[in-house]
Amino acid sequence: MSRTVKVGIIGTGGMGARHASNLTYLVAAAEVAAIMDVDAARAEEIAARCGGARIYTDAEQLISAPEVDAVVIAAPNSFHAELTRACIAAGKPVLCEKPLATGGEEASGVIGAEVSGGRRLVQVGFMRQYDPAHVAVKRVSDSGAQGNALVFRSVHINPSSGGAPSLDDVITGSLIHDIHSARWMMEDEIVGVHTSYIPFSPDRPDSARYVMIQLQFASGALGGLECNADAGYGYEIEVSITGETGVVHTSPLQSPVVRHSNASGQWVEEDWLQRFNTAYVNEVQAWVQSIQDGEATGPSAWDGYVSIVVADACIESGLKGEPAAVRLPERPGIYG
Ligand code: ISE
Repeated sequence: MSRTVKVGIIGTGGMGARHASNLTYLVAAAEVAAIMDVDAARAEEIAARCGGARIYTDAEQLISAPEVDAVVIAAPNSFHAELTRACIAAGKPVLCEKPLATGGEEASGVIGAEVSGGRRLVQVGFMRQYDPAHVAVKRVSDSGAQGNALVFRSVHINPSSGGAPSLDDVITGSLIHDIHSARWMMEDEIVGVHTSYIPFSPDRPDSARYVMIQLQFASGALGGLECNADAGYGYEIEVSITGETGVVHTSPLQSPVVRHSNASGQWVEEDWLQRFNTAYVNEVQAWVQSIQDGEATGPSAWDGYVSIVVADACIESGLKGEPAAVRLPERPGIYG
């Protein structure tokens, strides 16, 4: 497909609006042809920013619309699996924001639909795979310059939780990115997890202010994931891979160091839209290129499924206070 890819976007919250802007202004081979949101006024606002995309109030109608070649799903999480399956049924490439589904069984249904169709159509929105800092860390580790990879670490700092999120919310909403990064950067499967966490208050034992997860990989390597759900000062993501002879890690902050009036400091990003601004552009550029090439690339529905199975094991471990094993079925052939 060499012509312009006409994209329909479902959901115009923060992520949907960002994808609409990137696809309109920063991806030459794409245009936003359709916008759907239950809030018609918001849909109109975003459509106007995209140069007059057609408005839909029904997601299924957008998916089946003849003017839509491919779909971005940025709707609430509970709709992700159902809408992704509708795109598969329509034979249309789809970029679905994480998580792919609200649970392992629902995600498995997406896998089944895609395998039955015989080809990959789904990319999942694990945008850190397109973050230059993450890619650089993986490149150094993959080079073998520090020997075999022994330990993966990820620290995920959220500025505010907007309440007292549950352990489930923090793991499936936030740490699921770090779970995918662990699998992608180590090129290894997670076989065991052990979760500990600090609740916001004794009367909310299921809430999670700070989460720490130990990972065991199939190769014997180890991992450590941390999430501060309510840091209060800004947004930071740091990953590192320790090898036999060294360690490679991202800088916690991407902003320049400013020295002035005998002081030195750096701007701490406010949220993921700021920190991963470049990653989101790279993600949709790669997605559109894969559509033009006719071959889905990037994080697959299988990656989306496995991240949810691992997340469920992490939640079980945290609530039971004991390690949990991760059990996966055989990976279908279409996922390589
Ligand atoms: C949010 O939904 C995201 O996906 C961000 O990437 C993540 O850092 C944040 O913790 C989530 O709440």
